Amino acid sequence: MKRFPVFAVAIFFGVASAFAGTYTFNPVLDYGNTDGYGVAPWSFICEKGAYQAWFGFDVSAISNSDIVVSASFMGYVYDVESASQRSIWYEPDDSWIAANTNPANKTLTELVGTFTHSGDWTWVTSNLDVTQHNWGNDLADNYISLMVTGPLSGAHECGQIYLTESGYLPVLTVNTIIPAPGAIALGSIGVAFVGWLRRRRTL
Ligand SMILES: [Ca+2]
Ligand SMILES: [Ca+2]
Repeated sequence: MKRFPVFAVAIFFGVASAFAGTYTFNPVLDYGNTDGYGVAPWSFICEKGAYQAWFGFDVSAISNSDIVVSASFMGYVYDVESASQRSIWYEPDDSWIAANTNPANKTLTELVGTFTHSGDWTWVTSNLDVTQHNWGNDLADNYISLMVTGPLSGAHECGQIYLTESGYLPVLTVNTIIPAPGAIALGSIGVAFVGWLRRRRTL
């Protein structure tokens, strides 16, 4: 029974040490591949290495000192064939955004997600794997570049995704924890409080 209050005090001060933040972003720039269909508000996302859509997000609204704990991508997609897998890739080089150029079939770097969709135009949301690199780099450089393309197998399974000019804006959601200014002080108070209780033999 004596253990419980120690945990309760520790949990109370632990929870008080950080706050959660949720941020949503629409692309500041996107590019696709319309394969001869001319200027269109969508991009083909048929197979990797040939048909892909690029999305650049300005994440400067998030403090550099935040820690990214999870993220998701939401897009409006259409599957031309049967149920198809799509892959989402992270690109560390954001220079295409400032240069306003389509990275096109740039070498793929980091796989951060997959989703499967079928049939008519629909919204899909895919959780992103944020464990492979330090996303603090992106809070520092202020941009996140993502690319959506076809199945991991490389199969040609045609689909489309709407770009910003369609009005169906893709959304990047980023969840962070914010090390609160008083976190260290609160933690110290918690440790001191437990010590004081122990000295008084309350615990
Ligand atoms: Ca970046
Ligand atoms: Ca920043």
